Amino acid sequence: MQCLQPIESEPSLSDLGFVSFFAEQARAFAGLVPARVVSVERGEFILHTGTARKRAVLSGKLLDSLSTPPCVGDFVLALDTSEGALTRIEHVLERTSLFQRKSVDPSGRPQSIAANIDLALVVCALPPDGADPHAYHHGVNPRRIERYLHAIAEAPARALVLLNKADLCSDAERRVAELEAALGGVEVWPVSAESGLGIERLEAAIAASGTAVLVGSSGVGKSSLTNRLLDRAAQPVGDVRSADTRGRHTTTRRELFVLPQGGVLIDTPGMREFGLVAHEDAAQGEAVFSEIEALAQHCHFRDCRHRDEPGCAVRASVARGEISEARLEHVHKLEKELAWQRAQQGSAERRATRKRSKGRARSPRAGGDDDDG
Ligand SMILES: Nc1nc2c(ncn2[C@@H]2O[C@H](COP(=O)(O)OP(=O)(O)OP(=O)(O)O)[C@@H](O)[C@H]2O)c(=O)[nH]1
Ligand SMILES: [Mg+2]
Ligand SMILES: [Zn+2]
Repeated sequence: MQCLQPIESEPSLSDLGFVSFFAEQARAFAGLVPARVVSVERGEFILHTGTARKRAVLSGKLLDSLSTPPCVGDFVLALDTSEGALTRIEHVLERTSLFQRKSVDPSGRPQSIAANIDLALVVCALPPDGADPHAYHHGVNPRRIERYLHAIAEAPARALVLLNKADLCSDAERRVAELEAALGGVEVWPVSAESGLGIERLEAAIAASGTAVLVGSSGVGKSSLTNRLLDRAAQPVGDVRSADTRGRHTTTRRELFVLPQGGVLIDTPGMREFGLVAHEDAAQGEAVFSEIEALAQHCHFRDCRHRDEPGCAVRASVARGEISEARLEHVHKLEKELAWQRAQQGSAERRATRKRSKGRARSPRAGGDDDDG
């Protein structure tokens, strides 16, 4: 936890979240300038050094050696060039967290969404009064939110679910309570970028956390919340009529802002698909399904899959109505997906190793523009 001070005009490096964890790493590299990646576009990076914004490219050495190219939120060390000149990134500092999803391209490689985040805000839109139930399902879907929560736990970062557009929905409080119950242990806050409901509390949460990232489907109001928190129209927002049109998104690249009340906020383009990335030694959703993990300690078999094994404490809890069948089903589905993902990554890595041994350096994707709706 770090508390970032409010700022007046140009942010300093410390306003940008350059805490001692990064400063200590940077000390070993004399002559290079520390900076934070504030956006990425077609392989070109926009850095903020605390005194100036600079365009930058990766050094050839990094291009060849990095397995995960820098993304928005990364702290890097760049050559000291004059104002405005294109600079070169020589080193990427070790991250405190990395929020990733499975790439939407056929390789299925992990795609970095944001680095060094402390808080991930999963934004959904509350259904306006009188909306058809189908629209509601599309907007606030606990199963879909759990996929985000899983990836957030892996990053690792703290998660908070925001139900936006509360100004349009007269039973927001009931929806919040329902969703909190369905998610088991994650906070859900009603907010409105339009009326300002919940914004002060959100501001305080971000300032107390450090760096926050907004994620969620297109049209839920991520950029509207960004503008509200910045108190200026920094990001274009979608027009109301197209807000429900699938496959259209207003924000096209991730962008990092320093908030006037302290803290850093990253706005991202809407994501339609959210593929999970399997990590070898990862927590495997324990943080997301913590009540199920806790119960599993009491299963008769240590490797119980909670299907039809005798003495299964999880199934017993489902039978008592404490955990919904749908939630357990979702755990099973996530596990299957992760197992498949792990197998895919294994073969992709073997292919990459073969390729490298043939002497061809792979050039990593810069991961700038988002590619889905
Ligand atoms: N009534 C109401 N409308 C909102 C609110 N927040 C956003 N909107 C509207 O919803 C539409 C989409 O908002 P955006 O902020 O562009 O949504 P986004 O999540 O950034 O969308 P992408 O950039 O495509 O991912 C716009 O027409 C906004 O004016 C809110 O709290 N209340
Ligand atoms: Mg947007
Ligand atoms: Zn069991």
